[in-house]
Amino acid sequence: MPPGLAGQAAGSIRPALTSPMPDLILATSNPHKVDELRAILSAAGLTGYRILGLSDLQFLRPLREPEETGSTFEENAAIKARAYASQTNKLCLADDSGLEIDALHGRPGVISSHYATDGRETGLARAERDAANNARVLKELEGVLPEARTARFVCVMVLAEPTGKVLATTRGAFEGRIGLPPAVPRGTNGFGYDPLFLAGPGFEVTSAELPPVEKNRRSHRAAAARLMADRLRELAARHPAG
Ligand code: ITT
Repeated sequence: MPPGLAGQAAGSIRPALTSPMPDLILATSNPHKVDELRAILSAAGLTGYRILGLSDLQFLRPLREPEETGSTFEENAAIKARAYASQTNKLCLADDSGLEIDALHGRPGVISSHYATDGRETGLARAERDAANNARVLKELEGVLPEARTARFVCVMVLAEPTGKVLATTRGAFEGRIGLPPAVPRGTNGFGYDPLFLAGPGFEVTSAELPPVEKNRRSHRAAAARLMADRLRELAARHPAG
């Protein structure tokens, strides 16, 4: 973590007018995601950037949220990274993630958060939306044997500069299988499809049963972020601040 940011709540950070380090904007307003990404990037040895979430910048001027119209995780992450990089005039890192199930030809994929409604926003609370998505997945997998229920959580991260140029794209995956009812849903940690997802390689516990620290270490997001930390370190070495 860059000096000066340790221990501060994400929302309390206010960018100084001058900083010895280049700013890196994380394209999320979710303070938990900002904290998690900061921790992962810092554990990966990335110290050359001052990392800020969107909520740290909103006081400058309201930012326009782009529509995620892509048909791949890569396209959607790039749409977000480019939109926020150009609006903030800073380097920006965005992610897009979801679940791919082989027996469903990669669905729910980019519409993972709203699978029950074919990708349409409904205004439902997250818990209700997650339950409806999970029910649809289990219904569509009825009759599919345990070994054929292979799946993975995928996370794609894209780094863009203010001109709109994409500087780096990384992808992380967390392999597993969708469990068979009534053994799933199971577990109270995490969110989304975690209660259905038997984490590989053992396929014994769901990712909702993994302690959060362990899930964060093994997750698709952590894998993509670690690869991105390598790319950011290379960039910082090539273009030192000041
Ligand atoms: P919103 O679209 O509601 O903002 P989000 O931004 O919080 O969702 P992501 O893009 O990270 O979530 O992931 C999109 C969906 O993919 C998410 O709503 C879940 O259904 C699923 N998903 C992604 N990562 C997951 C994980 O670690 N565990 C369980 N489900 C996950």
